[in-house]
Amino acid sequence: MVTPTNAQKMIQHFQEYFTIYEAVLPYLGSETNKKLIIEQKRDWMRKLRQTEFPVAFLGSYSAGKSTMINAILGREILPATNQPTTAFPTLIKKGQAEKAVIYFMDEQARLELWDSFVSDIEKKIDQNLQRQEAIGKHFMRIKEAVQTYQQDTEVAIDQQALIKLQALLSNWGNDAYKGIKEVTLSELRNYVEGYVGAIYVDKIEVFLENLNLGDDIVLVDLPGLSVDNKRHEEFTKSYIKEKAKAFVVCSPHDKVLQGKEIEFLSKINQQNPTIIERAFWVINKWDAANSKLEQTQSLDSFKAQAKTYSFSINAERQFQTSAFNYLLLKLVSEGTIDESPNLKEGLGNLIKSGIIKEEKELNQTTANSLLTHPDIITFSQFIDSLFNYLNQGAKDEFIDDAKKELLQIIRILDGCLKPLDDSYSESTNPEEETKSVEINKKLRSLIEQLKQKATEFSQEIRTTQQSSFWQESDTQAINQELSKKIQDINRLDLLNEISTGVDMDYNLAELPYILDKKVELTLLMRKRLISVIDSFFIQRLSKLLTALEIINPEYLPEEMMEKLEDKLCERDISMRLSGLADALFYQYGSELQRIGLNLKDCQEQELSESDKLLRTKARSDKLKEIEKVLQMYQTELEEFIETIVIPLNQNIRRTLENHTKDLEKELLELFDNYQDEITKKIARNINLDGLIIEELTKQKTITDSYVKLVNLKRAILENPEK
Ligand SMILES: Nc1nc2c(ncn2[C@@H]2O[C@H](COP(=O)(O)OP(=O)(O)OP(=O)(O)O)[C@@H](O)[C@H]2O)c(=O)[nH]1
Ligand SMILES: [Mg+2]
Repeated sequence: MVTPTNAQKMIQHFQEYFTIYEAVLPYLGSETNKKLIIEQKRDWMRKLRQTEFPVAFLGSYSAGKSTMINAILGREILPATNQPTTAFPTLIKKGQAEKAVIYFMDEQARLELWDSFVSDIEKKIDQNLQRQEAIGKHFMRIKEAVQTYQQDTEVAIDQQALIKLQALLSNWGNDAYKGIKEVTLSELRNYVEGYVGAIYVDKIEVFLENLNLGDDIVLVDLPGLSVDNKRHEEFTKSYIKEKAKAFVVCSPHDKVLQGKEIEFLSKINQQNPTIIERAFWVINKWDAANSKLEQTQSLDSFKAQAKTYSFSINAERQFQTSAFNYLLLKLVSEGTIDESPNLKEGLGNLIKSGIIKEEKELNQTTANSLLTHPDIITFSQFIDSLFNYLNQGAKDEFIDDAKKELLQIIRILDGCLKPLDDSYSESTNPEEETKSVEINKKLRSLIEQLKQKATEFSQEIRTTQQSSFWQESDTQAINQELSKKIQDINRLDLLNEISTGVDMDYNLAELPYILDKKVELTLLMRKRLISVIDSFFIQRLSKLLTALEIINPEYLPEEMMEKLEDKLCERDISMRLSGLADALFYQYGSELQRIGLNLKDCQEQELSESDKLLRTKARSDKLKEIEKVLQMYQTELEEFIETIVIPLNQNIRRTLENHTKDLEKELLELFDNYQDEITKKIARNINLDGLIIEELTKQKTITDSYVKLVNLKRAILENPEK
């Protein structure tokens, strides 16, 4: 048998593992998945510490679980009837005195149970019935809600949950159903399905003095999963899933491997087939299978069901038995049958099963020899096999499982630590290496940030809508200025300027040139263009400069910064723009000429050859005429502006794009060219003391932990805990 020391050793191994794990945890980075797997195994320390070794008996109601436990114990301890009987999880263990202890649910457990019934009803009537009041009032509200629902929909709903609520409410404050209550073994028969306080019972523990099992073995009679107390259902599930260390699955011969319990087992099987491989499978009530045919059918059905659920069943752990007949004969042979009047009434079953012909045949001696009857001996074989397993194999297997799990997480951690450990052991001067790694890291990050800013800048320019440069309002502003300049022109002066003597003649063809000196349209346009570009582009240039400067000022070489400032000033773009403006106005000269000719044409149309008088018009008339001419001039210029503005934005966009592209390239090159300088600056300014200490600590932790891990693994593998 496995000594507790083995479990303790395994706990120590787990503890050691988790100490190593916690030490290196800060350096494991983003291995979330691995960490999760490792964390989940912590639970093994709790499992290993739990010295009790629960054996769960599982099966549908009336399968004979309680009878089977009684037969194993060789005493009629647990109540067993042909009705649903076992209402609570019942744990049978060794104790100082023979007694049963009833544990009632505490307030919180009751409320949870209450809420679970309420949520059943909520689902049925599709309403929120959350508890806000005392449970009595709550119950009334629920009852009314159910009634209203039924009236409104004319659908009758299943009242089970409501009945359970009422039952739970009925003795809520009754002290008889609170706390812990000790009863004698013979009183146990009162605590079965139908007992008034049943709904408040959490579990029952039965203590027996002379249990023919190891001290820590606990037999657990589980209520089936069809019970309507949710807590008991949860209890059963949790036993199957995590608590039970061995299983006995019990089916009656006529309903093998059927019911909710088996379905639940099949789910467990998918996650952890080992549980199923280690289970014991008993087809009980074999005596009631009356013919060879029925027995064959039962076995066939067992095989078919096992296949359906993909249970891999160990043939040596599968038995067909009659727990009831075995128990009867056992009690008769020991001379204690009179202490179990209920059972005694069932003696007829031995005749029915063909074990004996008449009751009077039966005395202690015959009963004893009948225990080896082929139909009875299977139960002894089952007990032997189970005990053998419990007393020898089961604990080894349990420790083995723990070991496997521990080795698995050792491998995971090994996979994380080994590469690090290898790289550290290669390094000869860790301080220098740390320093150069750190400088390099900083350099790369800095260059990357600088480049990113430059690229973002050019990206932004490239993706700007072209209509957002020169806008309609800019054209309007130019027109207004133009109009104002024309307004400001002194008409008389102008008249004088363009008149020649008394026989004044307009030299209108020259007028646009004269006017242009006053109006200076190209200058107006250039200024406007510069202000457009200034607000859009030049400001962005200086923003970029600031953004670059603040990334990490102490690491940026002055010379590089000067070059940056130079590249990001407005000079280059201004030059490009002035080129753009020149291109815009390259037709301006001929435009002025065209306007001049236009104006002259108009004048000549008005002056007919015969009407010489007009040549000597009154001054006031001449002024009027000048006014008209100016008006015309203005309109012509506005039209001209309109025509050059149309392709203007396209040109601005192209100019800016070209400029930005060149600029981006220059900046990226600049950053690359200055890498050496930057490295020097980083090396001079970086404070590595803290980092080096940190890195050295990390290296030491990793290398030390790795050695510990390797030793732990060796210790586990070299010392089989058997
Ligand atoms: N013929 C025959 N009857 C049995 C055998 N084992 C149990 N019974 C009877 O079957 C009925 C149910 O047995 P229980 O031991 O109460 O079954 P259970 O699985 O504990 O049932 P619940 O507690 O209700 O879940 C009882 O009347 C038993 O006497 C058996 O091997 N042969
Ligand atoms: Mg039972």
